Amino acid sequence: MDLKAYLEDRRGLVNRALGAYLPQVRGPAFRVAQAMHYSLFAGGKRLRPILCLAAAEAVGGDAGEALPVACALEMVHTYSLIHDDLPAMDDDDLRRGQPTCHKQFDEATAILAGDGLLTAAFHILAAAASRFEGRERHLLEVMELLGAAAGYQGMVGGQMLDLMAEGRQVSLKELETIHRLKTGALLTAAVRAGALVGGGSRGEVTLLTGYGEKFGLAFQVTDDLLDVEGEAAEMGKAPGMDEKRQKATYPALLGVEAAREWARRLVEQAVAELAPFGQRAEPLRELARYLLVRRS
Ligand code: GRG
Repeated sequence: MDLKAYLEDRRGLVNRALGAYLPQVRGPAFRVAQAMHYSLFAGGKRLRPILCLAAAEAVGGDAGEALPVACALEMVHTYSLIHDDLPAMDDDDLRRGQPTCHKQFDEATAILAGDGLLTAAFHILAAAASRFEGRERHLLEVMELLGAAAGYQGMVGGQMLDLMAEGRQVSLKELETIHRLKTGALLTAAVRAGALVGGGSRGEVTLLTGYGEKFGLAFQVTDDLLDVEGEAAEMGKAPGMDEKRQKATYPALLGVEAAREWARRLVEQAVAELAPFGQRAEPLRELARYLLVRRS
């Protein structure tokens, strides 16, 4: 399959839906809505929503029906990036090739924009109930899943562990826990949510969750490799920041070659989970392989 064309098509679908959920509004809260819009549309690969749509289709579901879930995932992801870039966290000036939200607006507005995106995600899901008549249970499961994956048992917890690990030696096991929560939880949730909303059987949801977990780890290993080897213009942010901040990373702990091999093994394991799905899972297979060659 032509992955580039597939990604472009899916990005278009997701961007149009996001635009409808978050139009450029005027009104009393204009400034925060503008900041939310700015960060949401400042670029971004739309990986989580695309994974969600591909998982829904892998179990025979309809991508259109999964769109509210896909949009909610991207909103939660964008909120996490805005807050992660704040001076109290990673203190970054550049994100997705543009000034970070607090640089473009101000710190208080960026905090509120993150809050606004996180709450909008759950609003969108609840408001989609009318499109799930007779299947509201699926939507409720997705809300429960997203709440856990984004919250203290998932991404927020991972971010806390990451901050607490700064300036000290971290073992490989600890690093894996940090990443499983900080980035892996939301990526896994994207795949699992797609499988649930697509009407997958318990067995299918379990297999795709396994794929999501391997994908999430492989994503992080390749993200660390990009920080060592990537080009600023392609990445939309400065490379070399992990080393500058003395952050524990896979290349730092394992060496670049072993980290690359680890990523390859994880991608193989992710793809292996898809064996029973046949042709319908081809986009998920290609998305996993893409991790090994991505440049942003
Ligand atoms: C602040 C609660 C809170 C959580 C922040 C996800 C996260 C936790 C921080 C992001 C820090 C970071 C850069 C982690 C590396 C992996 C990652 C999430 C990269 C960005 O995701 P992409 O590559 O970004 O999918 P785009 O811009 O393409 O959407």
